[in-house]
Amino acid sequence: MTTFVDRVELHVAAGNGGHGCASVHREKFKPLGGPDGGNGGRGGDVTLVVDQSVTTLLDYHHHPHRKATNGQPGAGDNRSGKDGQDLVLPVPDGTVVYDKDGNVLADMVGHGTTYVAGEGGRGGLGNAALASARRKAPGFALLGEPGKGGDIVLELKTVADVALVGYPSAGKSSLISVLSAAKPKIADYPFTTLVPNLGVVTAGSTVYTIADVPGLIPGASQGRGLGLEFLRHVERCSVLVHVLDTATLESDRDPLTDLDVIEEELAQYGGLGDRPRVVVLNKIDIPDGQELADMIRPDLEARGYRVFEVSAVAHLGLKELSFALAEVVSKARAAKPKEESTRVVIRPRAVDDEGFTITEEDGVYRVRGEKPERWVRQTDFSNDEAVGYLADRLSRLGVEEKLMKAGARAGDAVAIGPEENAVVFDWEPTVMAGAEMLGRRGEDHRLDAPRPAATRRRDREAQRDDPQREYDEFNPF
Ligand SMILES: Nc1nc2c(ncn2[C@@H]2O[C@H](COP(=O)(O)OP(=O)(O)OP(=O)(O)O)[C@@H](O)[C@H]2O)c(=O)[nH]1
Ligand SMILES: [Mg+2]
Repeated sequence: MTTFVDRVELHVAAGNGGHGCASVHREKFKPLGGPDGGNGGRGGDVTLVVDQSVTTLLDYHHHPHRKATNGQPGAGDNRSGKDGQDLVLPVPDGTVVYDKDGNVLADMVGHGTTYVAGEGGRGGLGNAALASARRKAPGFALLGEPGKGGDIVLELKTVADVALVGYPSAGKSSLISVLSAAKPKIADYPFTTLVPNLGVVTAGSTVYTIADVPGLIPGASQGRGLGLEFLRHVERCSVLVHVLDTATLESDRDPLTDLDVIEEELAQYGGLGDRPRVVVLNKIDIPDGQELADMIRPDLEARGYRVFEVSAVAHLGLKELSFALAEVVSKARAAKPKEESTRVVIRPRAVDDEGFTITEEDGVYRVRGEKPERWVRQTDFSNDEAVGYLADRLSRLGVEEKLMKAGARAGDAVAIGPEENAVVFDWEPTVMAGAEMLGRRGEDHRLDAPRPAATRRRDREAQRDDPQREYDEFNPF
């Protein structure tokens, strides 16, 4: 027997970006032909996509570790590394994605809805792309960034138009089996259904889905029986059908009391009060059942229910029921706000803000921000030139200036990144406060005479001509 799985923990890892390449073009009689190191490829994303042909999360239960492929490193002769392949994970309609702490990350409803669970790391720029008017032959390249990932929880909430609720053995699964082509397990012991069954019903020109949930018993809201856990599958259904057993032999039960009990449990669960309800009296093929149905029908109708008498076993009253449900479903659909027919892509919150923060604790200045932290990850700290480039970028973002304003002095410890994973170094200010004094490494405007406007303009233009900045804009995450 396959176990139904409607909640899994999934560990996703996007691909790492490939490293950029530092290489110098070589030709006979032309030993230093300029930088020609290519860029690293992007790591593949891990994305979840709703696929209506997928109905369970079983696959992820068996294989919970999923990784997209890495980007390839760049190579000489301006060859870029290949991008990693995106990993697309199909999930059932109605999958809810949570983080480890139970926060909802995405609620995936509708075929094609996509959620990027892990973004691939960007590739590092090669030294050809890093060359600029000022830095003609960079002897370094940027590192590829690690892909994002982590643990997520997937939970399935069945999406159906109609949900059948009722006591165990009332005949819910039997009804699905005769209204649709679905073949759920049916047996005369309680809790035959341990997981929801889903069937597709065609009534005239209306096609709708119908689901049952494991039987409910009094006290389900306190966890009796299979508990209320499965009622989450009812949450997304627009019509509720009470399946009442007219032929049960238990002394303390009759259809009206059963109905009250189930309604009470639904109320305990909450949030279902606005769903239209229909009552089905099942098992009228049994003479006592038909008699009881006749007796209680007026009562139910007085309560405002539409009542249908059926027999799932003898196939009585089914056509009428399926057409009536089609009508209720159509009304419910019409009342619903129009769903977007376009594909929805949900991306994790964009973190690429312009800013950064500086805090000071015990003499350590901590810099936090998407950009500075990414730049650190891209830096090969064994290469002085690469470290110099990092310093330039930080200073251009205004990190140095802000450090100075925060009171940092030469020699103070500056940490970039979160506590558990920071790069710490002794600060050597390369600039003085004040925008006009902002300069690149290796130049010190403080030594210069007042500069003519043309020079200042040239400097500003050179700052704009930052290959990584263009690359960032081109690859906006
Ligand atoms: N005589 C008669 N028996 C029925 C009818 N419908 C279902 N049954 C029987 O009732 C028993 C329970 O049927 P199921 O369809 O498994 O009931 P269920 O509501 O899905 O039960 P759980 O999954 O345990 O909650 C089975 O033995 C069925 O054959 C009916 O219309 N007439
Ligand atoms: Mg059942």
